Amino acid sequence: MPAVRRGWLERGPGPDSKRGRDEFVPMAWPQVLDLLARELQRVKSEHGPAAVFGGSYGWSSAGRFHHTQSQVHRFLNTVLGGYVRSVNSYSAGCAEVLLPYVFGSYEKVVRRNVTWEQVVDHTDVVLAFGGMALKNSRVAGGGVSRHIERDSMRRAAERGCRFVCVSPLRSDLPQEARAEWLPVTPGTDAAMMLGLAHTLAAEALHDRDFLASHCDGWDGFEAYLSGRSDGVAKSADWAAAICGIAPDVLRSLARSLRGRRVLITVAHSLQRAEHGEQPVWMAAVLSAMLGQIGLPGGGYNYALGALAHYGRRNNAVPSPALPQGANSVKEFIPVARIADMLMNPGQPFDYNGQRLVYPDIRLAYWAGGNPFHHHQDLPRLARAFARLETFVVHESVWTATARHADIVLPATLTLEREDIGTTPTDPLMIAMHRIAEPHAQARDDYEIFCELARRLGGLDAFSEGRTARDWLRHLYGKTRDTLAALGLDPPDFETFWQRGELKLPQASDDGGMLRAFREQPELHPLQTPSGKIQISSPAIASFGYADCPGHPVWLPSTEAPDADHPLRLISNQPATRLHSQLDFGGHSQAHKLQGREICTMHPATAAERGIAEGDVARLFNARGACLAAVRLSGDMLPGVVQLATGAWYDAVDDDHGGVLCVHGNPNVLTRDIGTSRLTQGCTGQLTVVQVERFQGELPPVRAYEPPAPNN
Ligand SMILES: Nc1nc2c(c(=O)[nH]1)N[C@H]1C(S)=C(S)[C@@H](COP(=O)(O)OP(=O)(O)OC[C@H]3O[C@@H](n4cnc5c(=O)[nH]c(N)nc54)[C@H](O)[C@@H]3O)O[C@H]1N2
Ligand SMILES: Nc1nc2c(c(=O)[nH]1)N[C@H]1C(S)=C(S)[C@@H](COP(=O)(O)OP(=O)(O)OC[C@H]3O[C@@H](n4cnc5c(=O)[nH]c(N)nc54)[C@H](O)[C@@H]3O)O[C@H]1N2
Ligand SMILES: [Mo]
Repeated sequence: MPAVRRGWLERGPGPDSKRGRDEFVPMAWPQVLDLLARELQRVKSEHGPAAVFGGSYGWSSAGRFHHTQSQVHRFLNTVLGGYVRSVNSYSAGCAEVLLPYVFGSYEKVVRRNVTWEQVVDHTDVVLAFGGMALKNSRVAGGGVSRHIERDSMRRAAERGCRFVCVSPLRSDLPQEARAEWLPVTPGTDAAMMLGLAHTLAAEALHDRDFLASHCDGWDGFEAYLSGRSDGVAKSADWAAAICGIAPDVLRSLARSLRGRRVLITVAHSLQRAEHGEQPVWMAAVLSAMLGQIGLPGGGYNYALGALAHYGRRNNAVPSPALPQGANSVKEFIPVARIADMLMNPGQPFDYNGQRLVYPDIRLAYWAGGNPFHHHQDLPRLARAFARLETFVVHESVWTATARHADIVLPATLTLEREDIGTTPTDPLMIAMHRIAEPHAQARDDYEIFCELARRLGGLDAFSEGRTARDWLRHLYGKTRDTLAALGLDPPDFETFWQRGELKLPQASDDGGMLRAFREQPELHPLQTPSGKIQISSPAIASFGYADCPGHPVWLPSTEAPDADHPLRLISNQPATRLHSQLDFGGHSQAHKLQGREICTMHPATAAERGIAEGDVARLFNARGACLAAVRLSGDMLPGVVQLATGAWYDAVDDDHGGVLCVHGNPNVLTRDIGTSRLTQGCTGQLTVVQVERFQGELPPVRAYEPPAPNN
């Protein structure tokens, strides 16, 4: 049932370091809704809606109506008049800001570009930075009806397409791709790409016509590449010393690309790191030098394979979405700057050429996300949330985020509701029928918001008089109208609902913006200042950011491995769940050892530390520590430790005066800094650690026990 934190109930709203360790008091729905409505009213009248953070990042529900982010934003807009929002995502916070400078659009590069169909038919070489792991394309927001990645890679490889997996982990491309593996040192891809580019330019293997006709700013970049501007030639030898791939391997790879249909892909992971702009931009420059951008199966594709709805044809009709209403508050933050915002109200920060100021937040409203999963440096995040006056969370389960809240409202699961499932690149629209009745007292987020809206006098604005079923009919009606306007004869809602699915028409596989631009650059210019691909960007240069200058460069991380923390930690997406969701379920649990998340390392790295397969290890750095069970693998780079995200955060005070997550959440170790002043994205993918064998009695994992007592 709904629960209120004891300290908040007894002392009222206010900063409290007991958040996350306090007891909860159960409360009946009518009382808790009255209490929360009064609190929302108080914050609004005392401080205005700009004191409410509703950025509430997270993945939540697959359905389009109950999509929790849409619900919470619509509620705060229509009933409270607005909220401080967040922009961009944890997935691609850096690329979303950067790629518009380079190609004029992020969406069009990601959503409508080279498809898997084109790879099967046309590509000679796929150079995949960060790979395209099948574990990742099992997932798509909104779902997909058919998985095509494995089969596409198999068919392309059988035709003779060569796959090159540039990654610290060999498993980032599947066996079906028959890939060559180049184990790059994490965080150094930009240097490797520069080394390849240098060989191309030095040996005149680059496409100078394409650079002249379709690109802007080559000369400034070339001065850097050759070393004319800074005295350092970015040669294969120079690159090899940084990225760990031998110079002759780099040179022969570069030479082998000429005259082939080459597709360069960059995983999201490369830009979820400090200076993440550089590999994303540099890969685009490398593709431009090969002159392949816009050709079928060739050129540049950002994040192909990272999710199941990438690399596919687009639907010919838009997906239904709940309208968000208008937000009267202008203030926003780049999404991963949440802790900075809470700790530095009124302080200035840089973002995308602007100098902005962190707002003064009193109340945070979270629904459909788990910041104690997704954010970096979780001990710092806990200190940041301690500063709030009130923290409201809707959850289906007792996540660490719910435990840090003051008011916790139990929300239904997807399977306990009716919804419409669809994604803009999958032809099947699904009627998501209810599979089970809501558990205990759980309510739909929509119903909770309706009840609050009624108490705050905004029910009509929020609900427009519709039940959840009415909304589904309404949203379906929009798709139906569009289909009818195309001369098709879609079924009415009842028929759709009964059949369970509807096949939507799809657009042709036309290569999108980049193909049109390649074929007719004058007629279809890019939305960049030059109308062309920006090899250099005068706009970015004009901001004067040392951590992201006006063309791609090599910038080492400001956190290099050292004697205390000699290993690089990769915290990538988990193979056994979506982020932290259903971590308590059988599938995720079956892939733990001694109840801990599993980390992998090279046998040599383990042996140096007296660690054996199956041991529990302690991973630590200056920010914190966690326990994880060890698996050994020769298919990864020595000196690297891999620990996926998603083990529920289970913090205890450790003997060293810091925080220990006994379960294996890597975000107790990661750094909470932005990618750069330009993009301010999340840098969770990489950090540095030391690892030792854990000795002594294993502390129990309590993450799945509801907070005690009184619950
Ligand atoms: N170190 C490191 N950190 C990372 C990353 C990384 O690579 N490394 N990757 C980042 C990335 S790309 C992402 S996208 C984020 C993901 O971060 P999140 O999206 O926050 O992670 P989820 O575990 O999916 O959280 C969704 C939460 O919503 C709840 N939920 C589900 N359905 C409903 C519903 O209908 N209503 C309500 N109220 N709640 C619901 C679930 O119980 C769950 O707790 O993590 C980021 N964090
Ligand atoms: N099963 C599953 N699939 C998912 C998700 C999930 O939670 N579970 N989450 C989804 C979401 S929200 C997103 S945004 C995408 C994320 O997609 P990605 O960010 O691409 O996924 P990751 O698994 O974090 O990283 C991919 C691989 O990059 C490699 N890598 C890490 N650092 C470097 C580096 O510096 N250089 C190179 N060359 N390689 C590096 C790692 O070995 C890692 O396995 O995944 C989606 N797919
Ligand atoms: Mo993501």
